[in-house]
Amino acid sequence: SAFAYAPAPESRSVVDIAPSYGLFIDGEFSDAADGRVFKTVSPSSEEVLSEVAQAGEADVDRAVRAARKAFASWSALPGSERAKYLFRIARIVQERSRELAVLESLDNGKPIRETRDADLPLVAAHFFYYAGWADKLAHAGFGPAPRPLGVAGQVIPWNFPLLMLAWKIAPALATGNTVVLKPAETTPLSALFFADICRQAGLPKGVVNILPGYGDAGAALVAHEGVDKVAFTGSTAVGKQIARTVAGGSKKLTLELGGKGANIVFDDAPIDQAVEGIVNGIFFNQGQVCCAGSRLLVQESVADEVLDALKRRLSTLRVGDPLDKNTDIGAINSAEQLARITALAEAGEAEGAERWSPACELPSAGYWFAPTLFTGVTQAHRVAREEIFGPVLSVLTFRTPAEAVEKANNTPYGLSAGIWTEKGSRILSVANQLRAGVVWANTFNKFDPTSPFGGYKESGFGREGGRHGLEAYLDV
Ligand code: TXE
Repeated sequence: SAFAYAPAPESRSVVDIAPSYGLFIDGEFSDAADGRVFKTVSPSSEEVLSEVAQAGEADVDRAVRAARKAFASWSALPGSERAKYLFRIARIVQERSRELAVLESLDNGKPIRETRDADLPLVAAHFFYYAGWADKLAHAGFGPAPRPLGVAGQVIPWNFPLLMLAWKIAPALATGNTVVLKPAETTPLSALFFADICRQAGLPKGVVNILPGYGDAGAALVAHEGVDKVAFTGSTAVGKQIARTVAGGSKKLTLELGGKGANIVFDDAPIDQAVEGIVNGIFFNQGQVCCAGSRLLVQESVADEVLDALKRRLSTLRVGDPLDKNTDIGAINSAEQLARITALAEAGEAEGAERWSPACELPSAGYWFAPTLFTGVTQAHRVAREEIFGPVLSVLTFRTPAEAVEKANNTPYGLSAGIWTEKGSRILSVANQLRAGVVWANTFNKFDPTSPFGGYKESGFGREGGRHGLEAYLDV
């Protein structure tokens, strides 16, 4: 028809990637003190995208000092002035979102449709939202004069590199803190691009410092005595290690860790809509999502119907080039992550669960994993208990709402859950019994800067987003 539209793959020429990048400290890009560098590769092709300076302890120290120095004048600015910078950053993110989306898809492996339609709009939305709070802190319910904490040391993962940066940096700056942020070692590029945006926005030197590097740099940042607040998103193991480092000192801490979310489908649910929600819940971002709906709990009476529909739907998913606008499932972020997913999937088979994937051809270079279902799963199976962080769904069944609640809560994690039912009363009664920081009803993976997000139990503590997200950066 006249309206037929066949989008071409987004071109990587949309964004200039320099052959090398420095650390961003005190408003300038520089080499690491010891001259170390590391390479960042595209997980969909294994092509080296750039060589990046690798922060060490001396660089952490220099960045924290720069942030400390900048804190005096930044925190003394009227909130309305800080807001102007945040609004400016938000607008530049919007203006440069095409470049950023391509860069993020290249460095992370996620489909451009998701980077363009989910990650980037949410990044801008977070800066707009927290810009709005900067001059209203006295009215946020924390008393008349809440004070910023000082220097925030922030360590983020690779699954939503720029969005996790926005979740961390926007509330910190709005409340008058300064920042040293370490992006993940496999996805440093969008954070460095963001450093350039800070310069473009005229943000005073030292207010934001970006230190690409490995876990050792993250550990040095967490331990640094000049850091007043630590915010971490990543694995539960590293989160616990950070909690031990911080214990006994005066630093404030928020942790956003792993999850094993349950998507609960009752027999009165609209099945087609639920199937879309299940697919979105576990295959969005290749399942590398802390709040993924990685367990499907389906009521026994509709289990066959739901599984048949789900398998049909999975057979239509397109796996491939992240820059192709038709791609549903991109590459796994790293060889290490692919190895973790592979090992857990093999454990699922070895323990007797039944494995199924649609026929699909995976590219030969890069890190790929076909969408996978496990049926015949019991609560004892590792695929039902451990976070896989990949495109793997474990299916369990239940008979009564009480059994659904028991199974959903039977995990050390408590980050997310989904409920699918036509009954409003059931949504409320089940949601109130779930130990999860977010419960979606008849939808999944919906995010909004106005909503607090965070975990129960081993999924961490503290909330990011919404008014609650301010609290983590204020002395009240
Ligand atoms: O996480 P790490 P990894 C889960 C998911 C995944 C597993 C391992 O299950 O399979 O964790 O992923 C920095 N002190 N999640 O190994 O190591 C590191 O450099 C301070 C869930 O990638 O926790 C990176 O910047 N920092 C999660 C960040 O921590 C340290 C998202 C995360 O890496 C450090 C990611 C240390 N000792 C993984 N060691 C979520 N909640 O969304 C490493 N880092």
